[in-house]
Amino acid sequence: PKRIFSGIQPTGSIHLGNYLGAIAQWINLQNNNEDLILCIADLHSITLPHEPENLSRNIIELAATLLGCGIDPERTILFQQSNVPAHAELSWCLGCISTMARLAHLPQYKEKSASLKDIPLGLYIYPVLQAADILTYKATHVPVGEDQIQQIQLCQELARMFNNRYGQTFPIPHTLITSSEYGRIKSLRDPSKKMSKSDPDAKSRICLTDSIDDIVSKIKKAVTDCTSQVTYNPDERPGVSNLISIHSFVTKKSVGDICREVEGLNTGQYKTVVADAVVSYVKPIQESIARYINDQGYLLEILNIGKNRASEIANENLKQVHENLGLKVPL
Ligand code: AQP
Repeated sequence: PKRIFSGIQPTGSIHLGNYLGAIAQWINLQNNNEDLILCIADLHSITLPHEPENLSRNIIELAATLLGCGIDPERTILFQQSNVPAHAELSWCLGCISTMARLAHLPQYKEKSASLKDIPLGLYIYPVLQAADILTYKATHVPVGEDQIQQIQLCQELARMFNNRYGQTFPIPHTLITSSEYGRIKSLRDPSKKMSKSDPDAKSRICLTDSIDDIVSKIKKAVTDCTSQVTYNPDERPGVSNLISIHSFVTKKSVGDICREVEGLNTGQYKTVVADAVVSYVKPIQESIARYINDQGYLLEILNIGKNRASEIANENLKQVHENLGLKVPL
């Protein structure tokens, strides 16, 4: 049977990139009645130094955001990774069949460690935990952006290796490439980078929880270029093209239609059009998120139900892992 697993880190407020690139697809999968398990990947979010108070606030805000965006906890299992110890345990078991050489080759590790003097071990073995997340549920499909393909390949290799050594245990998960037609949404301050939760410059991203004034001001200040016409050319004109992508997503109009409609406007005038469209789209989602944030009792209850449902599947699978590894001693 098909089972889809995905995760998102509570590293900060959710931005339009996360929404377009991940959450909107999850809602579609859920609404197509897929078996979907969604993990708030809090153990992943401590790989780099963090503030504990921020982390717990981010976990609650992320749960409220996912519900506010339309994740339905009756249909989708929504839970917090650290609440299900099987992830960390399976990660150890998979770590024992991973090699250091293989992990050192992963591009995300290379990028994130490049500027660090002391590299945390967690950053190095992060993809092993990611593989464990997926295999804990014997997921068959994993929606990911293109930048995650290599991590999923590692997961596939570890599943094969485990099956070969210790007997058939895990299905080999398939990637569901979710990157929308727009690719990655770019930073508003530097369109050569993707929009990111952890970018130190808050003006680089539009968060779903930003005030309306902030959204408008961030879009008006978005870096474009010296050409004043509005044309779509992501390679040559990444800044304005990024605004067109966002505009197209929130209005469901094609890029071509938008460019025809706004012919004659300069980029400054066009930013006002984009800001209006984004505000209309985001406002009802914001109101819904705010309702959940104000009901923390309900959020904790939802996370607790998610924990129980996730644990049931995880513990069953972990039992089989123990047996196949020979950890289970007959009485
Ligand atoms: N700019 C983006 N455009 C499209 N999709 C994006 N995603 C992230 N940024 C963009 C997708 O969001 C999901 C959740 O990602 P994550 O929490 O695992 O971390 P990330 O991919 O590293 O996202 P961020 O926002 O950049 O977080 P930090 O700053 O913590 O690293 C993923 O499906 C991702 O593809």
